[in-house]
Amino acid sequence: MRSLTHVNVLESMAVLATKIFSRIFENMVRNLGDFQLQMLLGFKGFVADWGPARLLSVGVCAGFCGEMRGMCRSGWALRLCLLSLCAWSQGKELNACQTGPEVKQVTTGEEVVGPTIRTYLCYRLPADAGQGGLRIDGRLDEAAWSKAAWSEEFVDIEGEAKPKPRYVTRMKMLWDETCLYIAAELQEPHVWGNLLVRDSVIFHDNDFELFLDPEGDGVNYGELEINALNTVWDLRLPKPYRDGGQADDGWTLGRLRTGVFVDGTLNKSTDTDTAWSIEIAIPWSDLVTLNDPEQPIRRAVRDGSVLKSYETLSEAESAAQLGGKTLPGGKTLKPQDGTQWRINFSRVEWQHEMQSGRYQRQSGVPENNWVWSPQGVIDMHRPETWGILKFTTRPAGSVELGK
Ligand SMILES: [Ca+2]
Ligand SMILES: [Ca+2]
Ligand SMILES: [Ca+2]
Ligand SMILES: [Ca+2]
Repeated sequence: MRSLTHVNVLESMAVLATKIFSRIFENMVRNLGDFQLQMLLGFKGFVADWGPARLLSVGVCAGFCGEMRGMCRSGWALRLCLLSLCAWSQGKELNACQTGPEVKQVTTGEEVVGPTIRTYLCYRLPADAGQGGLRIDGRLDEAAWSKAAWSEEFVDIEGEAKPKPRYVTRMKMLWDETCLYIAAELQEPHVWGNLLVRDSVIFHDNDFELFLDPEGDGVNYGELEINALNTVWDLRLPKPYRDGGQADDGWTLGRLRTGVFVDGTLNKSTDTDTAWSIEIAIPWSDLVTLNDPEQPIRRAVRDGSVLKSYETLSEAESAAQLGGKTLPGGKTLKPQDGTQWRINFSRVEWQHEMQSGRYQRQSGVPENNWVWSPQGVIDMHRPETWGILKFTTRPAGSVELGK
């Protein structure tokens, strides 16, 4: 039996490996030409279902063969090897985050009632979910998920008076000592994505988004966007854009785990897909940094949609954005029975066109925004109209789900 220390060391090593490989991969992708990028996209889609052993074997073999044939001078064998490691490190199999630092309990958030504001009652992950809990691979086939209720189907961001979305979207949530777990299912006949670098403008692909304000105070909230390639953009907003807020793109959920499963084929337009599904595990310990005024704001510098670097705001500029907003009562965000947070989910869906065999969003055609709790206007950055996430310590399955 592994000791807790042993688990923690392995966990830290896995998280470190993830960060290193992701950084190498992102730098690599930024310098690629269009043809090379397509090759990598194809390869990543091809290996998406492979386990780490198979990926590593292929990577090592490729590196060895490349060495033998002198291919390393072109860098291709090295890239293949690194891509294998990266695909593995992006959370297909990684089970970090099983434990977390001890944190005090705080209940915050005010109940807000309104005719269009939805509520989701989030049950605990059942104790019999197994040692590994949920496997964050995008497949929602664990018994625990079947015990959690689906949300309402998403509606147009402006409200139910607008046309019903073309495709069904819904989500469900669970929680435990360490993480908030989110599952989403997006019906989709054409699953596609192009962006591979974290903190790129992910909604320029079709995406799934979540917005989270633990205190319900409308400031220092987080946003997470994810595409079908399992690329994320995590950012925090000191205040909404309408109030002069500046996005902190450099904000990172360091122990975030995400997984995407494609029920169909990725970036292949000659067939009709069924859906893509997502699993997300957000550790409570990472969310604390939403309220950290010491962490300066870092804005993304991009080439088109793709992240190139970050620029750090001056101390004075950061302080003006973040000043004075720290979580009252201690540095913890782990909920307890009855805690309520504000949360909303959005899906951006583009009309697409094919260019040189590659999916692109159709220029000049606005995107659809389909959301869980309708906003009333085309603006997700209005935390006062988000839904309510209500936590209960009762385990999922303790109450029979309605039809
Ligand atoms: Ca799973
Ligand atoms: Ca807040
Ligand atoms: Ca980020
Ligand atoms: Ca397809």
